[in-house]
Amino acid sequence: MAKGSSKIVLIGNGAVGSTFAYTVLLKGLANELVIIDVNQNKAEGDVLDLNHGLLLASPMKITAGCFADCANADIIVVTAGAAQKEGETRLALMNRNVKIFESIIRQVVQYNTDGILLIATNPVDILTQVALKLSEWPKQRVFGSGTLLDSSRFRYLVAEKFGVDPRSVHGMIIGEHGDSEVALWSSLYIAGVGVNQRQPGSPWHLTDEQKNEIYNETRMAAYKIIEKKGATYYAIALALARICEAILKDQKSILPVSSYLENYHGIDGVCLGVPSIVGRNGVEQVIPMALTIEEEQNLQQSATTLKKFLHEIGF
Ligand code: 6V0
Repeated sequence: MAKGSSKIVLIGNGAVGSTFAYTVLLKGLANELVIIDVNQNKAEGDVLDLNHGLLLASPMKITAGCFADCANADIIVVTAGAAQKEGETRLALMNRNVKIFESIIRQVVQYNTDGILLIATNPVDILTQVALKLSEWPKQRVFGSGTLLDSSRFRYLVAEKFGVDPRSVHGMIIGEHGDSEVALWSSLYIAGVGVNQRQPGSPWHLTDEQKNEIYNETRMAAYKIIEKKGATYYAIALALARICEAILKDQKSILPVSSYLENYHGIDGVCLGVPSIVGRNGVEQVIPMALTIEEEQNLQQSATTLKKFLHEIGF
């Protein structure tokens, strides 16, 4: 890729993928966007539709392509796969999506050797690890959207409770994107003060009941949205665009993306969402945290659960 230019290849143009493509256009994130999907007609239709808005957005080249177009891509975003069905856990999706990944990743690496693979397909932590193993790329360049979306949901819900801007709430969800994710109450800060340090009765205090409500609503958000409209796509598209922005602009942003952890709070050999510096080289550093014993145990439990599933599918 020529200096100063940027190319994103999107693999999977369903609800998430096409919303991500629209977000890339609105934000003018890249010079070039290539859309690949087994449903070639849908990809071509969306490309026409998006191109018809170019005059009204930022100039960029948008095409429907094939795997050979992965050559010179800075980022290959994978949202391809079977979507979560109503009532289906993310982990139940695993076997269906592993098969799709075996085909996709092998084709990507045939044409690209130095790009970044950004995975969104669920179960995202497991499929990130599958992609890492299949690609044989360095772990810095293969990572998943992790708990960025969950953290955004969490911060929104806390912000709603206090009537403030979610950007003024500092906190994170870590671990698995899904059922065993961990809310870090000990490092939830508003206006420089930890919410846990606020006195009961203070307007900035959260009771255990309120915390449980927020945690459960965060964790169950996808199920609720899927029940109502069949899929979730706006917020995840924004999360993917945010990660791409951090990479392409080398922002060194700290985002809870999912990457392969080694010697991290007692965790080894599994991909999980934890705060990481994201820049031009991908996940440039994974940052250790100040966790309570309970938070650390919950994170380790998340890792154990995922490892069990990985073992079952031979990864
Ligand atoms: P969708 O609307 O069914 O889109 C999937 C797309 O993948 C379809 O257009 C398929 O044609 C395409 N596809 C399937 N196989 C291939 C292949 N081999 N090559 C190319 N394209 C292929 O699903 P949706 O867009 O709603 O969701 C996509 C994935 O994102 C699912 O696994 C979701 O569970 C997951 N999500 C992940 C989130 C996260 O936080 N990481 C959030 C929301 C959804």
